[in-house]
Amino acid sequence: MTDYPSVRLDKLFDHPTVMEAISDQNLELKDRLSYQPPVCEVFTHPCTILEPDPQYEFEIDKEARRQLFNIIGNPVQRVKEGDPSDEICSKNYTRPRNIGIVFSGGPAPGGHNVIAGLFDAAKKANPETRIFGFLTGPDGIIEGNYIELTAERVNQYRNLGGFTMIRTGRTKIDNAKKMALSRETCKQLDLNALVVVGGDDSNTNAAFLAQALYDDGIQVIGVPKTIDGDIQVSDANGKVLCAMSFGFHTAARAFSQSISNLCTDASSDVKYWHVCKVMGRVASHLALEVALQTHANMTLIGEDLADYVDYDRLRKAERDGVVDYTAYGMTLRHLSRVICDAVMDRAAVGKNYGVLVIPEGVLEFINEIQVFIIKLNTIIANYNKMHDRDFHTAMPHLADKLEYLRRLVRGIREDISYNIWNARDDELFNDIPEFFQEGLLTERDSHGNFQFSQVPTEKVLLELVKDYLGILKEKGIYKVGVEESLYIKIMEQGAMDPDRYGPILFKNWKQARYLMIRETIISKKTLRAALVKTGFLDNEGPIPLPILKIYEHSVPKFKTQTHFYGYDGRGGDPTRFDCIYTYNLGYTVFSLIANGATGQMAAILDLDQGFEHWRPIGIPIAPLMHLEERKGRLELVLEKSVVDIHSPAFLVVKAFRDKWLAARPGGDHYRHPSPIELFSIHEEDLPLTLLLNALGWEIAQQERGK
Ligand code: FBP
Repeated sequence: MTDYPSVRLDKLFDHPTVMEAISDQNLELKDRLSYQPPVCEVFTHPCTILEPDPQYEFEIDKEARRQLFNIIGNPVQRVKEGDPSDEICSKNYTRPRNIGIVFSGGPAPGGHNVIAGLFDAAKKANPETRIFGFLTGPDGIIEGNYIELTAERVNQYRNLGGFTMIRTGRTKIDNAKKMALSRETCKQLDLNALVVVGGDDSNTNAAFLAQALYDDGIQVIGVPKTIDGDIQVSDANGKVLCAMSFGFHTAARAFSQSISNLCTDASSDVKYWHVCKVMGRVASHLALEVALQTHANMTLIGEDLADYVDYDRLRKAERDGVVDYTAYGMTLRHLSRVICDAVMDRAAVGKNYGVLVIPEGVLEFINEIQVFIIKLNTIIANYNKMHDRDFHTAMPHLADKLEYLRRLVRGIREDISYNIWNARDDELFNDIPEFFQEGLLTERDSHGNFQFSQVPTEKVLLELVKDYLGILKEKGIYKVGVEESLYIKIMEQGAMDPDRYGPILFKNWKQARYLMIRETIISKKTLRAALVKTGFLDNEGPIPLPILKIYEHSVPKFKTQTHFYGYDGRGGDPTRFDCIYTYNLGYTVFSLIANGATGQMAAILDLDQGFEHWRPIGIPIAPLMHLEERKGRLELVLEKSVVDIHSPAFLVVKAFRDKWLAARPGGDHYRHPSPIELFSIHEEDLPLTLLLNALGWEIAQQERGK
């Protein structure tokens, strides 16, 4: 042990080195706080105007037309340079305003810069303009809980992650009372505009607020936030309007960084399969980006599984003259088999380790689970409609909930859900592990979404995988391949002839670099039997040590480590891309407000191009809405964008899947993304998904031009 000299504590604690070492502000933080993101050229002018762009078309849902009549006719608007000598234009732009802003939903890196961009643009136009931040999400609007944002406060959070400045919440302004209270707050504050920074559900809320506050002259502008990357907007002809929500890039980079470290660890101690669940409530965009960034051995993409067709089943059904709907989409059991195949194939070439990436929402794409979720949503919603207490308060324990479901099967007629849950559902449901039943019965969030982050998806899958691998091991199919050179070395060290024993021990002797022990040899007992049968051992003698060693080498152990990547990446400091993107979104928001827009979402065109090509726009929210099942009811919501299995990004992952699985002799193909650094330029400065998808358009256009 080091013998430290005794020091005077006051001298130690007051020492500048100590003060600096333990300061809340390290150098990186100071650099971040002082970084000034560039603004798009249009924002360098004294004022801006909006110009409708008629090239974009939408297929409008008639329910959206009915419910959102004040804002349904909004066009896509481009932010353009205004003429400061035009008095009306410049006066409008620079008049003092009161603007409220709220964060809604899960945090996403870059949110603070939306506020900073809005703040800077608004104060530049008129220093008298006041910006109010509603605290802890939409509750802050409903309850009138807000603070005025000062330069000092905004400066504290520039380029930093999280939503700490005003915090966030998931409350939905979804009834007349909450709407009336919100209107009251906006009026009390004499707000000209309210800005909702949120995901698909929060932008849905923004549209309804815009509709409701229209006659009060209060504008409502949305901002596309979510690490999930599921706000990607195109018009009816596929023209991209918003390629990516903010926060996605940072979260994906953070997850990729950690997962790539696991790849290194896995291939170093060669004994674990690391199973990484990554966030993304439903869509698998984050998992797809992680696959591109890390080349992990296996990445499940929910949308791809849903697209699966079991052609054997279809052929059989055709022969039998029936329709087999279960042939479409993958079952949970089938998915576990697919994972087992990957594990076995790698083991066969001596790689009894790997990294598996599972999107948080994968179960959403498994037919049988989706049916459960929809049925249970409806049952819970029906119960809540009929009773004073809500389902989860009335039945806090799993046993009570299961009993309730059982009573439905028995047909207690006064319950309106009696025809939703049948004996077959109950039987299947009782077949699944308790923790999963509990997960499927968890409370839905305020928007009626199933809370996938609360369900141990990876555990569900792993239990099935482990069970099946156990069976395959018993059958002698799942084994670790023994490299021929290792076999020869061990045999020769034990003064035994490898050529004599090779054909007895291995089913592919002299045929491959990795040798597979025969399927009939699944234990020391069966190993002995094989040696005795071929006359290489008498019944009583011990199994020669080298052979025992090789046998043991071939016995697979499926050891796993599970990880959940979500909240950590969600709270990370934004990448340079997200810093600049969000700061310009803030400026865009101000231009939309200053030019009288409402029911619009701020966005930037051509994000995949260099910054100098970015073009700020306003996207009408109402035409993007459609009907979706929520809490057992059809509701008008902003359509979520899931991974398109025809997109170039997915096609690339699909094409390289086999290579990255690396179930062949030789090394793995892991890729190490660079760390998130604000001041360095790397190829990952843009989400790879975005890059590849944009390239797809470019190549197609070139082809057409030929
Ligand atoms: P948003 O859609 O609000 O951006 O939230 C996304 C998300 O991070 C999902 O990836 C995740 O499923 C969910 O939030 C977790 O929610 P909670 O913060 O309520 O646990």
